[in-house]
Amino acid sequence: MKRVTRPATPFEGQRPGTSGLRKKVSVFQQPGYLENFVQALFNVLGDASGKTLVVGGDGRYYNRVAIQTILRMAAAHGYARVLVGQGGILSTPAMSAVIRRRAASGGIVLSASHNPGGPSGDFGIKYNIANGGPAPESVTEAIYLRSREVHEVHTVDSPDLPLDALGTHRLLDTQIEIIDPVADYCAVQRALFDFDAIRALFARGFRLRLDTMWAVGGPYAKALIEGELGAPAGTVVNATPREDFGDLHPDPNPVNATDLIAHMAAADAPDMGAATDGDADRNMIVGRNFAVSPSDSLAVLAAHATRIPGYAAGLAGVARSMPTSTAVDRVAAKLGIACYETPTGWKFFGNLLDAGKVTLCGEESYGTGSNHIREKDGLWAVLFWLNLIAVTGKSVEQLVRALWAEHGRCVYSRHDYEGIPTAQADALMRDLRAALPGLPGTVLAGEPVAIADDFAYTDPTDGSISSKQGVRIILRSGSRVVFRLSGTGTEGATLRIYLERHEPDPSRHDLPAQQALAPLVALAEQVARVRHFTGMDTPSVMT
Ligand code: G16
Repeated sequence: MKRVTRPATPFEGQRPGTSGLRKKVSVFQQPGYLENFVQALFNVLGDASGKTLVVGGDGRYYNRVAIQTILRMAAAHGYARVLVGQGGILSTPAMSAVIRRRAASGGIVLSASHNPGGPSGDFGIKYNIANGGPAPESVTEAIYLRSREVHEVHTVDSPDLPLDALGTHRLLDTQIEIIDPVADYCAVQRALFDFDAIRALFARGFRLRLDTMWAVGGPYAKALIEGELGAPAGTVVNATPREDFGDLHPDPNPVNATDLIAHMAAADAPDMGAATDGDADRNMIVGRNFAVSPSDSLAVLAAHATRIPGYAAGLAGVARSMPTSTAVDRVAAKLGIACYETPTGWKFFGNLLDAGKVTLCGEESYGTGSNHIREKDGLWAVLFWLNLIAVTGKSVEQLVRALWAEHGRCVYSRHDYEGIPTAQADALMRDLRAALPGLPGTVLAGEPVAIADDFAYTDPTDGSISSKQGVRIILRSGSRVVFRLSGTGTEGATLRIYLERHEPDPSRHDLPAQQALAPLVALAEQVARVRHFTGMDTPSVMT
């Protein structure tokens, strides 16, 4: 086994997006593509001596190949130890837990999250820092800049390591430990929730259907829900991770988790349904024939957090991404705690959590989490809801309806226009931005525009500024439309239009969301000429 240095040629376009570098598998399979990015990362991180790195992924196609490449390069760069999840598996929240519990200097996550997998699907790589959370923009931008000037790659000439059995190996002076991918994660959850109460709930016959979508959440959910918490076998479905996620789209929303939605609409539906995504950081919660919007889920968790042992002392504050509905703001105001509004991307919550300013955070994109780790956490959200149901005796639907009764309903929807030509998407945003100064005071959807701007965020802990984070048109009543381009897609551009309207009148809480939001859809068309620029009459996905 020997250290080798190979000449390399930089690749264009290795700029991480909302959550790491995501591309088609075929792009990652180009000779030298992954090595180039990892070399840029190690160049940015600098001296690795004495440090521990964690490596793992969601098990999708190319996961194993990528891990072997990274292990060789980590050894060549002199890491003291590398911890690898058995079989190359670590869910994103488990990665965060392992980094924190084992005081690692960081970790490399191989995942394209909710994006489809398989040879014609997507792959991704993301670096998490020592707090367990996604690297901030300062780091991801530095990696991108270095990726453009990588002219040599340092690695080791060695055979593949066996990843499937626990054990310890050596590559040069680096100790490679294959660790149990589930243990650290479970220990973190045990310290937060009342497992006895949840066990008693299942013992009373409570029925859960948890769909882990043939993805990495399966082993974690089996161990906790069916193992420790005693739910009957078969509670966790689609639980064996597959490299192609069964050729399905592992994104837990009503459009992609159709099987779960159908089960929850049946006459003999379970009491609660839930789904997690490709890397198990997202979640969807469903009651009987009642899908919970992610924004409402965050608000319910915040409202009842003190009923959960891990949060009994109360919440320091809460945070949501800008496009997420204001339901949690209303709960925070009632609780007398701060509510922060950040750009889209979990990385923006890290500083707030580290500074102790917030305890819970969440996003409209089916992500919720807390200060227990520094990633969103799908199974954590399921456990939180189970614990709440166990101690309140209320159903999923009752908990959400109580939120609406107290604070009004934030009717919410996201319309996605996928795979549009990038130039067209950029033109739409450019025209929209140009129109903003003329909008305040004009009447749209029957109301004067109060604010029309491009969201910018100043991090309250380090003063860093992130601009152009989404165009907002906010009406006098607070109803709003937000436009931004996704940073996680791999084909063309995806336009996201987020629609929110507050409905205080309980007699109107059951109006279908799309009907209640129709005036805002018309507003979006009027100001942004969506049909013209996208060439589409309707969104590809509405959640
Ligand atoms: C990632 C980020 C989230 C973000 C979501 C959607 O989630 O971690 O913070 O909300 O993408 O981002 P965009 O609207 O730019 O596509 P995940 O689960 O894909 O890692």
